[in-house]
Amino acid sequence: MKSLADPYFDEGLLQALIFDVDGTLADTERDLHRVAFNSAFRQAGLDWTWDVATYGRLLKVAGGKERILHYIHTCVPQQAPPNPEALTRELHALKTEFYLELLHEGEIALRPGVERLIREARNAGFRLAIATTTTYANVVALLHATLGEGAHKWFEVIGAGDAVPNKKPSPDIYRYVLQKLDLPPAACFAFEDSANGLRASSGAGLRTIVTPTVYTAREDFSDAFAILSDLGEPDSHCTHFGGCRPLRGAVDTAQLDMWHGYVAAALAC
Ligand code: XBP
Ligand code: MG
Repeated sequence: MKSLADPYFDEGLLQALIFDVDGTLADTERDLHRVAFNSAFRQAGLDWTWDVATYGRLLKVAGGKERILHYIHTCVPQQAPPNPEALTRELHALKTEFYLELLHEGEIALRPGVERLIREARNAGFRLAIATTTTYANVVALLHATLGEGAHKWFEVIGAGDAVPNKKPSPDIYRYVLQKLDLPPAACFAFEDSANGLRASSGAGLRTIVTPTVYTAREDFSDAFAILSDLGEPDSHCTHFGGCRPLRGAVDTAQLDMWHGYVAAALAC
């Protein structure tokens, strides 16, 4: 857990919220990404099928291309082609097409509290950003499918996929977003669902609110600012698992300002 004396805390104003995408905004992994990977393998004539348990293990590798390459080298080395990187790029492009189709067809919903907080934050004048391992196209499609056409423009910076050389748990994508926002980490909160994501956001000096999914529930979140079941709704409170506890059972802009001010006040002593 972050200590108040952490060098990244300072008394500036809270200015920006930085959201991870998969698992944080929406639970996209099991029924969308995993299904899209399997559709791509089938279309390519490969007898690979990632069931829920296998995919849960493979999720430890962030990045779809990196995950496929990891699978080839560790699970089906006997089927590795002469140029596995080329096959990986081809399969991932196919997978992304299937994923976008699933998003357009499906009824994907944002996790509890996400839409409420995003709309509140916009109305309160907070700057919004995205820091994700998935592709930019997937982010735009998910935001359109859930928040409406053009919703991606609500986010001043969308740090996605190959924008940086090293995927999470490297802090590169969060450092990229902070640099584009021209803000210090202490002026922001990050929102994540996985240990990989938390290591990335914490590594960039960001206080991070973690809302685990079924896939990440048992992971190590000891560096989180708060660990919650979700961001909560006024009439459906989140469950507190660790770190700071939201006073009204939901993470809203007033709570974030209070946490930020409390930290600043505590540091002022
Ligand atoms: C989670 C990831 C992504 C997705 C698959 O992203 O690791 O790789 O599993 O998407 P996030 P791609 O950082 O938003 O949690 O196949 O486009 O990589
Ligand atoms: Mg995630």
